[in-house]
Amino acid sequence: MPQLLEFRNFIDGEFCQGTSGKTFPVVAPATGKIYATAYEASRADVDAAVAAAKAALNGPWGKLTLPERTNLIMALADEISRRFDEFLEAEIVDTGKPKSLASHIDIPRGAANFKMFADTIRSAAGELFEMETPDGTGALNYSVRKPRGVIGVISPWNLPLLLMTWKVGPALACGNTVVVKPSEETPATTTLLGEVMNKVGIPKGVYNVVHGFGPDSAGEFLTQNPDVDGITFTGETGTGEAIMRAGASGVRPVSLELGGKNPAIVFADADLDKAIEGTLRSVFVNCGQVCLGTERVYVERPIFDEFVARLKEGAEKLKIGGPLDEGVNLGPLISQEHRDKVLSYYSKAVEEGATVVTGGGVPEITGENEAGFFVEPTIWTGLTDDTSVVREEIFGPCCAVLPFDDEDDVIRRANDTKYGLSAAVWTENLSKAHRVAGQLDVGICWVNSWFLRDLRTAFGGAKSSGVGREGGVHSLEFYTELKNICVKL
Ligand code: NAD
Ligand code: 6OD
Repeated sequence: MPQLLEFRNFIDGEFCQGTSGKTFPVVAPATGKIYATAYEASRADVDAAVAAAKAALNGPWGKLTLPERTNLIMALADEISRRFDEFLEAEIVDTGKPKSLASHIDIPRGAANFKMFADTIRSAAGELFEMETPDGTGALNYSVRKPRGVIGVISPWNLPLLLMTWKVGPALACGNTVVVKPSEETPATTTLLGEVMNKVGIPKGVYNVVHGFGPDSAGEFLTQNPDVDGITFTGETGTGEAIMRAGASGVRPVSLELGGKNPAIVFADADLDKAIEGTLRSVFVNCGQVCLGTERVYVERPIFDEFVARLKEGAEKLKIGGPLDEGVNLGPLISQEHRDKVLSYYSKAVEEGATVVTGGGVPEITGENEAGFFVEPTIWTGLTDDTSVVREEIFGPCCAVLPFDDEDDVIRRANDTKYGLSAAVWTENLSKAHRVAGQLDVGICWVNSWFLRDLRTAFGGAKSSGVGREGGVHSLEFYTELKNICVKL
């Protein structure tokens, strides 16, 4: 049996086993086999990481000038790019996602997140208000941005490096220090980033990593530590609620990027080739494990049958397999547990009256990936809006396709959910595109596209899909504290 890799905690610039005496197995989703062991952090370890982060704020890190700090952050990005293949290998073993996907999205974005936020903070402007006073001398008000302090970063497993650096990038660029708790399913790239921090000379204590789970483990220990000045979280809405409650103690701000049940609306005047290609991506990429992914597809009745037939054709062309297999574009789900959840919805769909257009089961895979957590890409029709499959987030490679006849009615149906993360609208009619996009209750709406990301734009969810916006200057709202200085002249 090959030797297992080990993922240690990274505290105050040192990799360490920690003090809990506990480890947990890390499974490769494509093979279903344990490939690594992670050292679970105890409360004392988490507290030590927070103490190191707090000390670093007042140490060399806090004394760097903005150019010195942002140069270091640029160097981080360059070092990730230099070690691209190591990050790629770590991410694809940990997640099982196809190499083609991780090499185009996850790893380049891991580096870009540092570059972009270094650029943002370099050019961030303050505000100045001249004020009149009764004595005629006047006053000047100007704003100064200060780092918020120690930021607790809690990240999910679906895009581990991308979503973690999406938070660590702006946090460090703004001068904060961080303690990161990666998902227990995917600790690899967050750990590897510790090596990069040391290599480029980020002072010790600025970036810390603690491994473990949520409740009664590293995640909860982190949110409960009163020296954590703000918590940024990406994950499920239910977990977000728990984290918001933890943040209430000490009145600490939270930034929450949560779940979704995202609609696509395809009008009869859409460019069908583009709508099919975009919907195939938005439903199936990363095996449907993208928070922005489409799970409800509303199609205008005149093109409904053709759309369903072409979507089915596209889904059936997807090649399922391990991350390194030639031509593969559909990997496994993240875990056995998540597969059980997704398959439970495959059963529920049938119980709720769905017609299974394609998929609905587990594919037969042979060879080294035969015990991987694969499911078939699945499309349903015939479901009504009140079914659990149409209402609840599944987070798998599946969608319900539903016909519609009326613009106002489809907007109402698209908005009839507790979530409000993203939507996609497909139409060649410009007025209709603006009109519909403007009425959807979501944080991000794409027109004739999906997951087209400009990192300067506001990113986040409406309703139960999140609190706050990150991205570009919007990240400064969370990662800095704005102070007004009023000078009487
Ligand atoms: P999750 O909520 O189960 O876990 C996310 C992280 O929170 C993990 O690191 C976990 O260990 C930790 N955690 C769990 N309970 C905790 C607690 N009580 N206190 C502190 N930490 C705790 O989410 P997941 O299964 O890893 O990710 C999938 C979910 O994330 C989906 O719902 C998806 O929609 C959502 N997501 C949202 C976005 C977004 O930007 N809105 C992006 C990616 C994923
Ligand atoms: O692109 C991003 O910045 C981002 N936060 C993507 C989130 C994807 C969710 O799974």
